[in-house]
Amino acid sequence: MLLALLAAGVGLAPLAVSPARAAANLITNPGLETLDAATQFPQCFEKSGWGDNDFTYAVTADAHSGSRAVRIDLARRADGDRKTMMLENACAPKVVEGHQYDLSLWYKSTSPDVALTLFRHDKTAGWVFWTDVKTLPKVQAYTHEEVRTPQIPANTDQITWGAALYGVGSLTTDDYAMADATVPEPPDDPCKAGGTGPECKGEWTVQSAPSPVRAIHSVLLHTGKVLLIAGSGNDRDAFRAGTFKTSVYDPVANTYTDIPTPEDFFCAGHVQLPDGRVLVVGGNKDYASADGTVGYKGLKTSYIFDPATNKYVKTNDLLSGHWYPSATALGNGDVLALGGLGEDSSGTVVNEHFSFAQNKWLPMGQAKQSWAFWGLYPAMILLQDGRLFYSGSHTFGPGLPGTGASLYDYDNNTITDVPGLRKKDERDQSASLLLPPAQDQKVLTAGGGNHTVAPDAHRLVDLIDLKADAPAYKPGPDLPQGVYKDGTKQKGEEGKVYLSTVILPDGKVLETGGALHTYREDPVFSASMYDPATNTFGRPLASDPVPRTYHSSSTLLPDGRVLSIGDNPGDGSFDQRVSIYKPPYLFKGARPQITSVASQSWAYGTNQRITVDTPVVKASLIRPAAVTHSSDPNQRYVDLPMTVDGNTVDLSLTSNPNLAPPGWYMLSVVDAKGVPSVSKWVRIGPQGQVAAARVQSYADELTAAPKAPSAPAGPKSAPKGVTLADGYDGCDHAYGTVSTCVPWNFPKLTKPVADRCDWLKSKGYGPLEARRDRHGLDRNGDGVACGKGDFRGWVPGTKPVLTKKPPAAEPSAANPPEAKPHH
Ligand SMILES: [Cu+2]
Repeated sequence: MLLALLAAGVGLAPLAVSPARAAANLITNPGLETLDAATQFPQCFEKSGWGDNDFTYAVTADAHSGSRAVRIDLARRADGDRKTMMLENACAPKVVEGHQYDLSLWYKSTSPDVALTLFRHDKTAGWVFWTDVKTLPKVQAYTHEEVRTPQIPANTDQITWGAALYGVGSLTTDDYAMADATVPEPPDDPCKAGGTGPECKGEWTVQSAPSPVRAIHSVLLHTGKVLLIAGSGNDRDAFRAGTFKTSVYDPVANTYTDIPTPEDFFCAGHVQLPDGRVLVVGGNKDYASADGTVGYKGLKTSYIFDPATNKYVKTNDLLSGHWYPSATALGNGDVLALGGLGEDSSGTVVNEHFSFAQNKWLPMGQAKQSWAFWGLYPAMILLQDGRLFYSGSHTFGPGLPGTGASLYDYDNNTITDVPGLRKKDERDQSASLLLPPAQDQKVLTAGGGNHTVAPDAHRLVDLIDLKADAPAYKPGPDLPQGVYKDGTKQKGEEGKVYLSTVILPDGKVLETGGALHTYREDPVFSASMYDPATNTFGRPLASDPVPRTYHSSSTLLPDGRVLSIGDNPGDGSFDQRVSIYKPPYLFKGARPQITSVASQSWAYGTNQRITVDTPVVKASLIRPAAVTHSSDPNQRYVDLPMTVDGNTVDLSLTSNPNLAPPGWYMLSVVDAKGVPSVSKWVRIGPQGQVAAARVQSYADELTAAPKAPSAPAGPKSAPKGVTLADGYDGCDHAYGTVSTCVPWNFPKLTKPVADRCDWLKSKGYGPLEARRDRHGLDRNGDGVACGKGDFRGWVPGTKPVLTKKPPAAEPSAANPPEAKPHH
């Protein structure tokens, strides 16, 4: 309903048709005039659709031109859609990879729920859903709609498309057209011939003024400035002295503004809210004890940084402490934060849900719990259908049990393993991101190490298509290699941990910085450009002269430059120099300009008009960075299909908030040479949000069944009125493998050993190796908790006797590296 109002109220009138090109119409039987003798349906077209709905098709004389059109009536709809489309055989138009096409049709509809939807023929996978490019408003009289497709993805030789009706009502379509709109690429790329200038490799500049703070967190504000959060900056002395720092960096004026910082936000979580304020989640309550027996502790407090006032404002408390939590923006504007260490330094299994509408963290019972331990800074990426993809990227030690990557359905509380991630236990501080465009639902995970074992970082890049029926990671191209400080080249399998990946406005991904090992000083100097369209890394780029290892981050700036900051090697020092990278596209002549934006407020499912000073081939929205520890699960590039009339361009914003969670985005356009404009800020979803009205039926056919929460701990939902302290809470890593999570607290009503072991058994735990037996589950001291001998002769109510001294603590998520003295 809301969607309908938005579409009707804010959408612009379609542009007049301008026969700009004399390109051929690629559609066969475009006017639907010729009927197939057998089916009496227009030749080369089919009745297409899916889901639970009641529908009829009719060939009608109520045509836009000629004597035939096709009308669809939807009388009842539970889900799915119905559409008229080109037949998925030789009739479907042939396309060229990398080209763009203008698609148009005439239509009228009594329903606001109509989307122009595209399928593509993958040379390997066959016909697959590609993307929705435009929402078509309800119109009484025949209306023309035209839209330019994104670039045809690799491995595609045909497409088919149509208007999908997904609400009750009728839709009549006629006069389909499709023309190649590709602007030819300029010939003679000097870089292909071995050019080494900045137009081929880009250029790094180290700023004359270093950052005044140990910038561990970088959050781009919609003011164009960058919030640099240090907190105590991984400096015990600063923590002891209560010296916590934040600075706001202006990358245009190159100036810094100090911000009073009320608590230690060192290794907090952060994400922008729909109004541009920054939600800061948890942080550091206390450093680890010097002997390493007690780990870092997470703050239970949360703040919101307001760019309008340059102040932190406290929110209500979290349910649990969180040090190293991740925070993911949801389609309704809320935020889900999870993972990290709690107030007692054990891993927390508590989900935190921030309601944007209520401006507060929700209480237990409203914040849905899976009681799963997600590790530290788990990369949780919001998918088109509202589920979260845990990519396997995390901080410290091995990955989670199982395949190390999963789909988490927060609403239905299921966790389903996703296969294929190579070296899943060496993805500590790897980089994961939703590739451009977000509509393609592909995630790339690159590099990584393992702080506990400290192998050489690897160069494996894995990719997953989350629109596939049974999504699985598949190997991608290896990360390009760089050089070490002494100039020697990387060899063999050597790769990078701590690398940064940054989406650029031309739709490519810059990867930069990193090191061979965690927490040592062995930086790797390299940068390269990944192109999602070709699934390749390009030629080596200029590399940042400053090492960018632990606690480094990189951020796209609104003008298309990239900021790189931070380096905190194992000796505890911190390199506060600031680097700025100008990608090659800034050395290729004049940039296209966005000369006007009709509205700065964009509702979902609307068309938005802009003007440009020169022809452009694509437009996008990029969500501003909120990055730390190679982790920015919210980073995304949303393609904006265009309707072009000279220098006036209408941009079609998706109707699905899960593809582009509400908030401020950087709008940019790109010309045929691949040069992007300086971006303009627009705010999307300003009038409240709607759930996805149209969700494709993809990724539902997982081969793996949902599993119990990966770190099985506690009941599916907390009984009402039970406080955390009385229930199953926390995550003790002292049992089983290093990433096994046994509750730190059991309910008080539970008897000490037998009941706990029964409960653990009921949650799928077998006998567990006991490293530190704080629950007394290894009564006979054979090193195995809940083994057979642990119950014999035990009298309820008596204390278990330990016959074996617990071994010393080992590095783990509960006992991470900062526990080691720095000097
Ligand atoms: Cu850290």
